[in-house]
Formats: sequence, C-alpha cells, structure tokens
Amino acid sequence: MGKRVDRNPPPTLLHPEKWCKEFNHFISQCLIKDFEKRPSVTYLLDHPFIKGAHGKVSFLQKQLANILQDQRQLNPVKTRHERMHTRRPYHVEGVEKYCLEDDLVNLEVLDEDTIIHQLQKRYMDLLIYTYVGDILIALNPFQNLSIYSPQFSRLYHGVKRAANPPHIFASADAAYQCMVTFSKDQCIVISGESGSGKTESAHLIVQHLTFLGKADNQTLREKILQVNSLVEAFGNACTAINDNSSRFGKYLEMMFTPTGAVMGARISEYLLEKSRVIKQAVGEKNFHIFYYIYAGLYHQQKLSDFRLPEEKLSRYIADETGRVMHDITSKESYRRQFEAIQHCFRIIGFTEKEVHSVYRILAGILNIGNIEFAAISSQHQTDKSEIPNTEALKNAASVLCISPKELKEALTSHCVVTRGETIVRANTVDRATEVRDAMSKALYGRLFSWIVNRINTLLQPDKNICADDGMNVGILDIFGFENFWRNSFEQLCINIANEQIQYYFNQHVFAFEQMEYQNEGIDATVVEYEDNRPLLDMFLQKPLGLLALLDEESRFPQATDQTLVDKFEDNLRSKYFWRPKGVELCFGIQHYAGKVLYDASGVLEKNRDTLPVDVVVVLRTSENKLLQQLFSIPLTKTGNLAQTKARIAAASRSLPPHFSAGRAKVDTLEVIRHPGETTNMKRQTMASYFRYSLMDLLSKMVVGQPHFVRCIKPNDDREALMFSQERVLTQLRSTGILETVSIRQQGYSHRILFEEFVKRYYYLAFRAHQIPLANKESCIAILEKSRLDHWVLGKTKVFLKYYHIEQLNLLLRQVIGRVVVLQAYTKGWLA
Ligand code: AD9
Ligand code: MG
Repeated sequence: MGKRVDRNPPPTLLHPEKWCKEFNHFISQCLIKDFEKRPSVTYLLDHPFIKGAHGKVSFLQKQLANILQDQRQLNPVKTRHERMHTRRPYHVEGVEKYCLEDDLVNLEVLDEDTIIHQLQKRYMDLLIYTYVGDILIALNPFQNLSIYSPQFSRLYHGVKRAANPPHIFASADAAYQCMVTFSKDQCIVISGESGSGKTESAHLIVQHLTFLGKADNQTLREKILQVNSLVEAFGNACTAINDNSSRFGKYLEMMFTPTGAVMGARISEYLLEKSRVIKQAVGEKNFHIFYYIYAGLYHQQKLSDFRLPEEKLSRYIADETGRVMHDITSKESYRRQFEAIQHCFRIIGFTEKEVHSVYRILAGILNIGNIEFAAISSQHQTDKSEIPNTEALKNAASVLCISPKELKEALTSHCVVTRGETIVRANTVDRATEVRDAMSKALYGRLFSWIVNRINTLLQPDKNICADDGMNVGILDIFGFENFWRNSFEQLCINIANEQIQYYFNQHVFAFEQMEYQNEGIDATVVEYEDNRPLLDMFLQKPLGLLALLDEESRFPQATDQTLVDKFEDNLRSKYFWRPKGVELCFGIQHYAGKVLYDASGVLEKNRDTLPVDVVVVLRTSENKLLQQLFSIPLTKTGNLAQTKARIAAASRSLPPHFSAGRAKVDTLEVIRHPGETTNMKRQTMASYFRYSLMDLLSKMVVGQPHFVRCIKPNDDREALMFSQERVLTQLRSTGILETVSIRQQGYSHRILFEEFVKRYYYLAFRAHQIPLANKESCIAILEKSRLDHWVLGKTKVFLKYYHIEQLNLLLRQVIGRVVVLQAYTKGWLA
C-alpha cells in the first residue's frame, strides 16, 4: 500500500490542543493568503462529511477557542509582569485637563499645546510611543527600557492595536500582518533628525519581524540579527550629535515566504560618507571599525602582522585634541566590539580568509594615511613631490600586497596620454596628498559595498523555498537631518535625502489621500500642509537645479568654490535659497526642518571625487584577491540600471502623475558608475550618483505599502526624562505632525475597491456557497453584519479607518480558524 505523504504534516498528531497552536500559526497565514484562490477551503465548509459531523461540533469549537485565545485575538491574556509594564496611567496629577491618549487622533482639542502636553506627560511616564492613527511617534528615551523582551514580542503578535499601549513592535506587527493578509510588499519608513532614534527603532523592528516570521531555520534568524551590527560598525561613526550616527542610508528588506516565514534578507546602502575616512570635524571620529580593529589587534598582539605602528596613531584616527594610542587600545568597549564584529562575520558566513583580507585593507588605509609628502627642493623642480619617510609607504604596500615602488609612483606622478604618447608628469605635494586621500576613500567605499554585497549573497533566500512567490518588508533607516556649526557637501546630501523622505511622507499622508476623497466624491475638509516640492525641485531639477549646477561647474577645470556659489546665486531664483552677507563662501537653505548655512569650500572637489587611473592600475596588481576584485569590476553599487528604470516605471504607473520630483528625471538618467570611475572621459560625480541613489531608493519604496515611524529627539543633551517643549515643537511643526493628526482624525487610512472588499470579506455576511455581486450593496451588507460604523462609501471604494480593518481581519480570522479546525478534522488529524 502506498504511503500517504502530506506536504504540510502537523508538527505532532498526539495532542490536538498542542499541535493546534503550532499548526495554526502556519496554516492560518497560509489560508489567509490563499483565501480567495483556494476552492478547497470554501468547499470544506459545505462538505457533506463536515455537515455530518454534528456530534463533534462542540469538540471543534473548543479547539477553535484555544486557537483564538492563543492568538490573543479575543481575550489578550497578560502575565503579571506584562500587566505591570503595560499599565496605562489614565490620570496624571495636576493635569486633569489632559487625559493621556495612546492615539492623538482621539483628542478632542487639537492644538499644539494639547499635543505637546500629551507627549510630555507620556514621556515622563516612560510612554515613549504614541499613535497618530496608523503613524507611530517615537520619542528617544535616552535610557534602556525593559519593554523589548521576548514577552513583549509575544504581546504584540497579531492582536488588535488597542489591546496594548503603543509600541514599535505594534508597527512591525501591522506591517507583517498587512503583508501576509494582502500578499503585498510593505515598507516601514523611519524618519527624524540625527540622534532621534531611527537606527535603534530599525533594530527593534528587525528583532520583532524575525520573531513574527518564525523561521524553523534558527541559523538564518541569527544571521539576520547580526547584519545591522556588522554594517553599522563600518558605516556608523561618532558625530557631534550622536555617538552612533549612521553615515549611510540603509534599506533592509526582510523576505518572507507566502506563509510568512523569514527566508532571507537584502540590504541596499546609499551614499556612504567616504570623506570621513580621511578627515573628521573637530570632536568627531572616523568609522567605528577603525578603533575596534586597533584595539582588538593590539590585544591579540597582532598589530605588527598588519603593519600597524604601535607607537603612533594613524593620522586618520588621531585628532586635533591629541588622541593617543593609549586612548584607543585601553578602551574595553572597543575591544569587546572587535570581538563582536568577528562573531558577526563568522555567524553571517564570511570565511576566515575574507575577514583577514578585510582587516588587511583597513590596515592598508590606516597606513596610507601616514604617508607624507615633501616638495623636492631643487632649483628647477619645485613642483615635484617625494616621500621622505618610506616606512608608511612600505607598510601600506606590504599589507595591501602591492609593490611599494609602484605605489609611490601612483601617488607622486600621473600619466597623461597625448597624441598616442604616454607622458609621465610629477604630482605636486598638494596633488599627491589628494591622490593619497582619494585612494583611501575609494578603498573604504568599495570595501563597504563589497561587504554589503557579500552579506546579500549569504542571506539570499534558498532558491528551493519559492523565492518567486516571496514578499518583503523593507525598513528604511537613513542618516537624519543635520545642522552643525559648519555644514558641507555631506550635510547637503544628507539633508536633501531627508527632504525627499519628507516629500514621500507628505504625498502619502496628505496628497494622495485628499485626491482620493475628491475623486470618490467624499466630503472631507481639506487639510493644508507644507508642501516641500518646490524645494526638492530647486535641488533636483535639470538643468537649473542646485545639483545640476554643481555638476556643470565641476566640469570646468578653472571653476572654484567661489564661482560655484556665484552660479547658485545667479540661477537659483528661489525663496528657499539665500546668500548671507559678509560670509564669502556660504549659502543658506531653508529646509523643511530648519535653516542651514552651508560652507562651499571644497564642495567642487568633493563632488568630482576623482580617483586617478594610476591608482586603480596599481591596486589591480595586488596579490590580495579581494583587493583585486574591488578594483577590477566597475562597481555600480546600486545594481542594474535597466532594472531600476523598469522598477520605477512600473511603480509609477500605479501612482498619481505628480508623485515624485525624482521620478520625472528617470529618462535623463546618466550611465551610473561608481563615483570617480572614469568612463569615456566623463566622470561620474557624487551629485549624479546621489541623484541616482535617491531614485533607486524611491523605486524600491514605492512598490510597498508604507508605514511611518516618526522619531523625535526630546532634548539635545541626550538626557533621559528631559523634555524640551521647544525642541519637540520644532520637530512636530517641521514634520507636519499637527496636520497629520487632523487628517488622520478625519481621514480613512484604508481605501479598498468594492470588488476587492467583497472578494476578501464576503464570508462575514454570506454563506460559503453564495457568491455575492461585487457592488456597493454587498459591501454595505458586510459592513453592517460586522457591526462597524463610521465607514464611508465612495464611488468605487470603501473608506475605512485602521481599526475597521483590524476588526474585519479579526472576524475573518475567526472564520478561518474554524476552517482550519474543520480542515484538520477532515484530514483525520484531529480524530
Ligand atoms: V542618525 O540620523 O543615524 O545620526 P538616529 O539613527 O536617529 O541618528 P540612533 O538610533 O542612533 O539615532 O539613536 C541615538 C541614541 O539614542 C542611541 O545610540 C541610543 O543611545 C539612544 N536611543 C534611541 N532609541 C532608543 C531606545 N528605544 N531605547 C534606548 C535609545 N535608547
Ligand atoms: Mg542612525
């Protein structure tokens, strides 16, 4: 007799109650997704075998109750510990006027004063999270809170939002549930100024998503959890605002199977601030990894293996305040971090050899930084340079496995091809110094891209697990808005990126929504908001936007930073741009988040970001395989241009025409190469690379359904329990939170076509064998049967609040839960 093979056998057949719990997670996700497609499910309800099973009905109901209780959909049962930590203080002394609200949308009085008091009182009670409808506001607590343990993960698992106080896990859960329910990619956009808590929030979301997407594969979960720590060691640094400031933008996509199990992850990195490798502002530091490796190797007594001098710090990590070797090697935390990074590399799957090569390249960079040049003082040759002390040169060459002689030549001279003849010209000291630093930046930038690409390869889903059918939740964590006492090209790029994210938020929260009300004939008060589109146009438009002007000026060899600022002034006719009087190389921009003064010195050179061919040639000769690889393939970093274009085009079809300032420029995309790469004598500038990166990022984001987390920094002193009303208010104003509250109060965050709505929820009002018409009347029947109110019907769509969807999904799951049990029963698993 042939053996029956079940594709999805239950984990255990022994105790129905036990296996129901485990089995339910898997099957219900599976059924939710395939609900419409799977005739066998609907068929089951009317199956004669089930109909004839009256005697067992009470048993089945008991099983159902178990399932539902387990999912905490009916009666969330909390442990004492959980109750204590999630207690909602309804009364706060002295503020009778303000009853604390988890959701600002529920406030009766909607003014700045009320909102700020709500947030302040909540913050002082350590309630750092607050909802504005479906948007989460997260205030940085500046202290560790015990609200992220596995107990909390369990608490925020597939429950109604109102069951628990607001939490970042609830946002992750909402995205996850939407993904599984609607089989649609999701995108969590975390924004806020530097130091407001975006990166921490991103970690917590990944933590909760790995919990929700329970993979049987423990190793994969562990790998995913290490990814952030690894890339942040290379991409984050201490700035004047934040000790762990992200110096790159990160879009992490977690990939799930159709049933909701994690199957892989992929990171896209944007705009690493490479210039930090060679120089940092006063009081700031280089990327973390340099300190970790120095301290770590010192304690392993391996500094000499990597030719790192023990007596003097590399110029790149020493600073003006006279940081010395001891400051780094004695730091326990650096040493521990080095061990942690080694652990991350191992867990994720890097080979020992690869890790060794990475350290060699880092040591190479530190040694390159120590190479110094002097002018050759002979009568006729004043513009030549030499390397008086060859120690650093030899060390760098040795650790990078290249010839010291060739390295020296690449630094102190360059080849020019004229009329078919190659002529070698000497570099001045200044030029040699620029080449040296360009080399270090290129090495670091490419190493970082390689690490990210390697992680992606190691975490890509197993092809056997239905990769085609997968869905993902993307988490965006970029560098926050910055305004230092001196702001340069790096801050300009960072702030433009933030401007674009704010625009994306505005489009979703205000523009699309209001447009939809109009189209559907729904009467809603128009909410005014600050549209930053003109500002984005000022930056991104061609040919007269700021970035285009910068590129144009970068092409003139004679141009100077002064001519650049003059050019801006002559062409940028915008109220958002001004030139302060009496400050030569400065220009000001009125960003959505505040006024910023930029210093233009060095901007042209930073934008050109040239990497001489001679340097590339010598690095290609390295015997270090990894190094060879980094400079052999022209890295396009953000992948295939054609694919990106296609993705943007596809995404844009589903969006209103004015969607993005960036999108309109798709057709004018230039050939994208790694910055500094020379192609047909035309160089890829940082500005055009930046524009492309931004577009690539948007193209990924627009395909997903967005969820917003807005991080707020309660004070500039990084102090716990300190709430500066003024600082918070500025952030609330600039990000349009007040307007968001009013639109969320009036608005409907879910808008579903009649047809889709009926198809999805008809079980709630009709019998399985009835196929209702996909029209308004059927929708009304479903909504009324589900006892919902305050919904609205437009011409073609049902307009619902987020809590309606929660309720509908809950009811739907009850039906599905019933089906699960019935199905299990018919299969004989529940005898
Ligand atoms: V930047 O734009 O990358 O410069 P972020 O990413 O917005 O910035 P980050 O997440 O790095 O800020 O948070 C800054 C610091 O605030 C962290 O290093 C923590 O010390 C602190 N923080 C933020 N969120 C939390 C939290 N939920 N719990 C505890 C937190 N501490
Ligand atoms: Mg960050």
